[in-house]
Amino acid sequence: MEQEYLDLAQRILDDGSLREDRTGTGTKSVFGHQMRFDLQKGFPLLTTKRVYFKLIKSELLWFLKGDTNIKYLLENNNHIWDEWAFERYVGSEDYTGPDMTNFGLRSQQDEAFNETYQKEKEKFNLRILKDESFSEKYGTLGNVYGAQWRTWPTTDGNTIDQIQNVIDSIRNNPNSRRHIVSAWNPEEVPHMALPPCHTLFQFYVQDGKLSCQLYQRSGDVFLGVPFNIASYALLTHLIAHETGLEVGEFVHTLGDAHLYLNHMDQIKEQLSREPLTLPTLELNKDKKSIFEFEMDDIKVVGYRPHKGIKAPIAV
Ligand code: UFP
Repeated sequence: MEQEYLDLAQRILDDGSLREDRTGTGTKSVFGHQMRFDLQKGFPLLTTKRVYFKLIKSELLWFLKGDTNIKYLLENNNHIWDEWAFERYVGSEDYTGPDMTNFGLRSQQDEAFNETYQKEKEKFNLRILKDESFSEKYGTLGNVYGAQWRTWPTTDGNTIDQIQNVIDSIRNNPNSRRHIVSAWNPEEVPHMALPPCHTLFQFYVQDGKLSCQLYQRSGDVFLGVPFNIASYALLTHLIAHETGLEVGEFVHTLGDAHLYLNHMDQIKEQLSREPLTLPTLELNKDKKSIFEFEMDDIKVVGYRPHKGIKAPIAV
């Protein structure tokens, strides 16, 4: 199964076009790729490098709660979304510290600046955790996945719970071809710092098994995609748990699938490693609703990967 991912990385190395990109890093990229993961054969958490499942778990539970405040993530030691909240804060009138303009790129290029940046971010995170009114003001990311999934705004001023709706439709009308959750809101996209990468997903029920297909418009194949695979595999398990189905396949369709030019050595190192046995996933059977799931209700068993490979993230 893992081979599906390794083949994508190899395809980009062999056939990818060099492309300028928004972050100024530069990529090699292909357009249009599909991977299939049979979830009956193990949980697709890559073994050719360590992938931190805890981060995937807390992020997905955060989405499912409809939460858009990074406080929950920080409480779980998850820093995936920090920068987006930090960016809003340092651009506001309340911020009076050193200049943080373009901190993403500068922190990678300038070690002295990086130290200042890390200190400021650490202060920011502590305040989010300790100061309620501060976290209400600056911890919220607005219209990110949690909001799109659970409280999609309608023109008449109400909201739509797409996750509850899709659970109901899977239960009541399994053969439907409309089990869709969309995160792409064209009205909001122009105002968003990071328009949704996981744009839309669809479920499919056959022979008592639940499959899921994701359309991801843009994928950082070294850093982002291994997370995205595990996250949607976990989501499929959770929705199957809730609807009383077995798991089927996770089908991962990508638009712009790219390797950043500063990830080339890392991906080559990864491609030189042998895939190992995949772990399995265990969910707490006593919890009936996935909205009640907490961190300890989800466990990956038998995960013995090769060691992690570090790489800079393009912001
Ligand atoms: N990215 C992922 N997966 C994600 C996520 C982001 O690969 O879940 F949120 C990467 C893709 C791209 C960058 O490299 O982040 C987003 O930039 P852009 O909006 O320009 O596509």
